[in-house]
Amino acid sequence: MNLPRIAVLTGAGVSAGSGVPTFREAAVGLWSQYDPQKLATPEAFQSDPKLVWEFYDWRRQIMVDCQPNHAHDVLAAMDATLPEFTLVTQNIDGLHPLAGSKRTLFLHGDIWTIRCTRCHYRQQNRQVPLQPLPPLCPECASLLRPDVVWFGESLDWTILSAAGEAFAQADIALVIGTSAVVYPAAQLPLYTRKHGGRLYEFNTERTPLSDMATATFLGPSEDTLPNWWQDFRQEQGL
Ligand code: BJW
Ligand code: ZN
Repeated sequence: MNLPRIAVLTGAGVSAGSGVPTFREAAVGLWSQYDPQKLATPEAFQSDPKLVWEFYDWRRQIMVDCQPNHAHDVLAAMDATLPEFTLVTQNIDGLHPLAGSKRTLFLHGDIWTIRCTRCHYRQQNRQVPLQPLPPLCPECASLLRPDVVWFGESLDWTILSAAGEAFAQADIALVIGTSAVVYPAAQLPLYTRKHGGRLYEFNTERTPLSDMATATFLGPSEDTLPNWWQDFRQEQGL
């Protein structure tokens, strides 16, 4: 059976149904006076590492007990079913691997990995709350930082080019729960369009990609994606 090649791009909205605040809504409550776009920068970390760490520690405390939702589960099922499938995520919350997704490219890193700003030290760390803040490297005493990609920092080239290739070769691109305003992630689905593939978007609202999409399914992706997957399986005789 010749199944279509599928590439998926996910953003924070796919985890909203799991209780993880989206990036643009991350600064609420005590953090409402801050702009997350300004905190997620190397400049903010350089000028106030404790403040930036407090922001990440607070988000880790929210994320630590969150569980995958139906959209994560469907993506893990696609991974297990389709021979040619790539999941590209901008999310740092770790919910895709927790749901069982295997072929995943992490564009913006992982909030549960901490690395040294000076040496090669790196560790998996799920301690919440994290103490002390800011944490220091046990090997060289320099500042540790979350292993995420901030604005103005380069994405890992190997990961980005594998993602680009997956979207360029895909027959179908699924874009789920992203505002599609952060580059270079936002341009990936356009490679599928350029090569004649279909683009389906799943979001609670329209985005800059909507006009280029074959169809936009408006609504929570934890509802709309399982419906799409059911129809797809029926069409393909799966
Ligand atoms: C639901 C839902 C439900 C809700 N179901 N949906 C080209 C043009 C212009 C600018 C640039 C460019 N190239 C590079 C730039 C600069 C910059 C950039 O893009 N800036 C723009 C803001 C203009 N990019 C970079 O700096 C990147 N680096 C780079 O390109 O290096 C080379 C370079 C450097 C400098 C200049 C030029 C080139 C790095 C980007 C790194 C982004 N990192 C972050 C932080 C990670 C750590 C953390 O989380 O703290 O990644 S920023 C943030 O945005 C985070 C996210 O992964 C990313 C995307 O956000 P996402 O996932 O889309 O979330 P939201 O909140 O925006 O949207 C949620 C969506 O869900 C909404 O649409 C809702 O409607 C929807 N939703 N509930 C379905 N239930
Ligand atoms: Zn170190």
